[in-house]
Amino acid sequence: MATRTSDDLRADAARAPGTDIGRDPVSQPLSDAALDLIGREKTFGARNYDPLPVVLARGQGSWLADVDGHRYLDLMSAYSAVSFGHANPRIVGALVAQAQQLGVTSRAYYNDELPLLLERLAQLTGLDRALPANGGAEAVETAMKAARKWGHKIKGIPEGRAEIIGCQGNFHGRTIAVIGLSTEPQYRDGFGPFPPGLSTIPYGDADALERAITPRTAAFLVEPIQGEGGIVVPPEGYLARSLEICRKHRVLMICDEIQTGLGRTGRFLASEYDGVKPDGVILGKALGGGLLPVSAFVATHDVMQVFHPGDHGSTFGGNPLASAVAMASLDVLFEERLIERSASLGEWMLGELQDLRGGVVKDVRGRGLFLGIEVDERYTTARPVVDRLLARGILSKDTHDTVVRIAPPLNIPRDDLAWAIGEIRTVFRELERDLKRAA
Ligand code: IF1
Repeated sequence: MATRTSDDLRADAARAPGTDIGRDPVSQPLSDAALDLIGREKTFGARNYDPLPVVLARGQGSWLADVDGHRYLDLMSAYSAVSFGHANPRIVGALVAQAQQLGVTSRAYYNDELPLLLERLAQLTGLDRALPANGGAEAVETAMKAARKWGHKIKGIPEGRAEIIGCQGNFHGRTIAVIGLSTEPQYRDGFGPFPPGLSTIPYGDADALERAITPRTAAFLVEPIQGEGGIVVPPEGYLARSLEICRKHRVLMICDEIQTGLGRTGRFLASEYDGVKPDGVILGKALGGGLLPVSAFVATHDVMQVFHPGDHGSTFGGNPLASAVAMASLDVLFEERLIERSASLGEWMLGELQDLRGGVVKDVRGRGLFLGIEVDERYTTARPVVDRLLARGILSKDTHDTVVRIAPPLNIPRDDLAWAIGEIRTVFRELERDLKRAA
């Protein structure tokens, strides 16, 4: 199975339409094997997730299969971590080759992969230096530490007083400092006390940024498009205007491109839409090629100069295996022209989905292959849409009750996407019919 391509999986579907794509919850109950696995997770795992009822076992390209052989088209890509498809052969190849060569060394020594990745990240972002980490939240923490230290040592903010401004509806991860900046009560509840010096302003409102800045402000941390917030695209020029304000008040602007970066929105970085080069950029998710957690904080020399040997670090950050996988991922992104592909497929899909507006669908928005379908809360939440898509063999995910997130692998075959658009159309048609019947 490991050698089968997305095309093979699609070809199978054509041979036996409907038999193994998706799973109808009524006529196709979960198998004992699936129920057993779900039971074990519920028994032995912390209950911090409530997954959709599908137990995935294999992935190839844009297609996933569960333990019972039902197949699903992945329109979620593990929140953009799998932008290059499941088991991407080039990235898996790089992983295997590097694993056999040298995996983890720590940063106590140099290795022969990390320097190449650092140089690549600096060149691609137009920034000067990169600091590697693993998960996204860790890279955000790194950025926050850098910003505070820059505030104290370079800007001259009194020690221990540096402030960081974020946006309402932000999502930057789950660490204590990061959730200290969150405005989502559930993400904070019971986890305080939080570090001081954190505040938030409305997203998309540059004037609010200017009002919130004080002499102690070190940095403004912002997502170019809010993901968890509901695929919120800010007004045109928002980042440019924000950067102008930051420059005027000597405040760093740091863009969290963990989800929006690496082509997801149809540009290498989503901040390019506004033509801005922030002081710092945070990358993650897709940087690990869908195989490993790999993240980085990339910034100007002015910011990075605050770090001295021993100030900050990580056992695994920048390891040769992660570095090789990240470079292979960047190779795939550029050599297979996936940024352009994201832009063109995204524009096409946005147009197709916007035709659904009216009735249950309130809004369809996004950039590149980073789309959100917002339903009208007077009729339904997003969850029934996600459930119906799952039954028809499409994996998506609801966010903020009313938004269905669509973020397929950037190399998804156009035919697969066309099929998915048809299924999405059908799901909304059926949902509207059922809602009318129930009314
Ligand atoms: C979960 C959401 C997405 C992120 C941005 C940093 C991080 C994330 C812009 C932290 C992570 C994930 C984490 C995942 C759910 C998910 C998510 F729905 F919560 F909002 F993607 F949209 N900055 N986002 O989106 O990166 O430490 O997780 O590697 O279950 O918490 P991480």
